[in-house]
Amino acid sequence: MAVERTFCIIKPDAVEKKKAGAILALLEDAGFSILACKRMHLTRSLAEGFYAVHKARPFFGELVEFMTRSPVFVAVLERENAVAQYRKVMGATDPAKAEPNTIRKLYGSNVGENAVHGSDSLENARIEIAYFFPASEVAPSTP
Ligand code: 3AN
Repeated sequence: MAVERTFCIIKPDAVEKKKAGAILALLEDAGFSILACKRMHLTRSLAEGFYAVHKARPFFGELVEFMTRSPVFVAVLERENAVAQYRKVMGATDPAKAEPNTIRKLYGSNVGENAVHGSDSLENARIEIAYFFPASEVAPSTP
C-alpha cells in the first residue's frame, strides 16, 4: 500500500468546542503523521475558491458562511492509504449516520457543521494541499 498525503480542515464548530487537539490526537493514534498544521480564519474568497465545486449546490451560501465564521485548522496528513483511511476515520458527511468513534460521530453536530473536511481523492488531496500550503511549509517525515 502506498504512502499518501491527504488534506484536513478542522472546521469552525470543532475549533469553537476546543476539540482541535482531541482530533489531532485521534488522527495520530490512527497512524497519521501531521506534516503541517496551521490555524487561520478563512476569508470569503478563500472559502468560495476551496468549495468552488459545490457552487451550484443549494447549501453553498450556508457552507461559506459557516466556514468563515471563526478560525479553522488546516493540516496535511500522511500514512499508508491516507485518503481512504482518513475518510474512514472521519465518518459519514451526516454525523447522525457516521460509525461509532469516527470524528464526525464524536464531534460533529449536523450535516453542515460536521467538524472536519477530508479530501475525497488523491488528485483532490494534491490540489487542496497546494491551495493552503507552499511546499516549504510541509516538512516531510524523517526516514
Ligand atoms: P464530505 O465533506 O463528506 O466530502 P460533501 O463533499 O458532499 O461531503 O460536502 C462538502 C461539505 O458541504 C460538507 N462537509 C458539509 O459541510 C457541507 N454539506 C454537504 N451536504 C450538506 C447539506 N445537505 N446541507 C448543508 N451542508 C452540507
